[in-house]
Amino acid sequence: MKSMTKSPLQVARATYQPKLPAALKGNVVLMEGAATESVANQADIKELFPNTYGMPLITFETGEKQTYPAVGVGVILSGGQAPGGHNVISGLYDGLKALNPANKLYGFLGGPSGLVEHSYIELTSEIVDEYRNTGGFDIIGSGRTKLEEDAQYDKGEEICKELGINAIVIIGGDDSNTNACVLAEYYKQKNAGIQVIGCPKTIDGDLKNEMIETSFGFDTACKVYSELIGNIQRDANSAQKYWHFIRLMGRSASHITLECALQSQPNICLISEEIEAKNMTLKDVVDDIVKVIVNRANFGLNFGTILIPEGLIEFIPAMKKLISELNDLLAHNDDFNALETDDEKRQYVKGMLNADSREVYNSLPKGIAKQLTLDRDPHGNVQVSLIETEKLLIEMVAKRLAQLKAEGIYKGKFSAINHFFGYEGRCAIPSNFDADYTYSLGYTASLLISSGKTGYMSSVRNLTAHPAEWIAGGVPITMMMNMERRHGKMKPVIQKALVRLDGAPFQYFAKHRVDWADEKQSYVYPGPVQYYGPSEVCDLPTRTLLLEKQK
Ligand code: FBP
Repeated sequence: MKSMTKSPLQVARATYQPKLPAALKGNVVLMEGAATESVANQADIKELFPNTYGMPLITFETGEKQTYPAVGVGVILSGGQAPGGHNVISGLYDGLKALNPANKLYGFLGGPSGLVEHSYIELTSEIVDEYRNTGGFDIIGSGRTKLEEDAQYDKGEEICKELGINAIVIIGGDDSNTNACVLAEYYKQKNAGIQVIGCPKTIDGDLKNEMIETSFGFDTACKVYSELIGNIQRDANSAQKYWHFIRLMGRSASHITLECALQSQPNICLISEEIEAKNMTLKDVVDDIVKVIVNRANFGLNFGTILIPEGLIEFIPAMKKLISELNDLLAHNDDFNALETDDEKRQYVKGMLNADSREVYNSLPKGIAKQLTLDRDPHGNVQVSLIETEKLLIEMVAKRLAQLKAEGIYKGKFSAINHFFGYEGRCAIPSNFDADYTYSLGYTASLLISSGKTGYMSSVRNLTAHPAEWIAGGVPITMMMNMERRHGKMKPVIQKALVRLDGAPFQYFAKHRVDWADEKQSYVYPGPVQYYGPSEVCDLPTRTLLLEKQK
């Protein structure tokens, strides 16, 4: 294998030894806890998962030496990149080799499609060593193919039989882990002899619950974005002439935006979950922003920062209704697709919408209205992440400020710059926290496999303590499930965690945001992720996690 040219930091990171929970370091025994129930819809989930429902929680503790028969394992990276994916694989590899040197690890290429299309490589120490503590998913690549049909599962079984694979590890978000659970049930029910284990991945931070304290990648991605926001704030404070509108990735949930606000203390931060709970209109959101801008201008502060979650637009009730109407109206609509000019399309849409939605549609700047009708995914749904909400808000705020200026109420100067941070953080070199956490998750997965478990998610808890005190084990995936409507049908899915308005992170933010809005010196400049130096600088988990654990 051709080795890559490396930066000095990459060379140093290659030798970093991730910290493991003390219980995983020597001989390990599996301890079973109480039987579990799903978070909701227990009877439905039990019926759909008769073989994997109700299994006990598992922890690994120090114990007697055990011998484990050799196993073959296949690993899949699923969905969007998140810092630490490579360390899940290196932890899994090291764990498997420590348990039995004859164990083999295969990587399915390009995401779940690799399993179905029989595209794989054997992961050797030469390959794994090249990727230790690095960002990205490029060791085997990732993809968004959904595993949801029996024919796909059967193709997967074929290649597992051919390669002697007894277990598959799926590293993914809530949807991928839901699929992992269905796959585990399917193989168990037909006695295929293939276990399935999940690992909680996503920068979005929305795969978390009582037993999964955070998904990996959230820590590093938020630290990278917070560094960038801090740099922008220092620039804003120096030049004192721009308002920066910064949209942050995170799909539906606002966890990333909230965490970045806690780290950098911007003047304004929108939280989608709050906007929905207060039933706010787009105009209300704009008015709130304008209030802060006018107030700061009264003190001569014609600059500031505002954080906007990627999914905002879907949480504004009237916009949600408009988007849903547009989805129904435009999905596979040949009449609409046959229209040639933007104007014809606009008129067509206006003619078809109901009165309320038409009014909202008419109030949108032309560019945004066009994005709502043009950018659709293969299912015919509008791709909300492609809607440039930050530009929409700038345009609407500027318009309102111009009115207030004409009325003599606003005397400031408004000049705005837009930013979108997402891809900048997804493949960053994992922070020490993510490097340690992911390695431990992978190592734990090897123990779950060697203990014959299936339908479990690898779980490492007590994450605000030193890694030596982390608790490693497994959580039945069925425990995280409930029934939700998807594409018109009720489906069993892992419950997505949105920002809780009664949770400590939001409460802290709500208590301080008024000060952050008005004060000149409220900004915090977090600086870049630190890999070497004092532990209180290098090993800190997110503020979200610390507040949730009340540290
Ligand atoms: P996952 O849910 O798969 O972890 O992906 C997260 C994410 O980064 C979202 O924040 C973002 O909306 C989306 O992926 C972007 O998708 P793509 O990688 O297809 O551009």
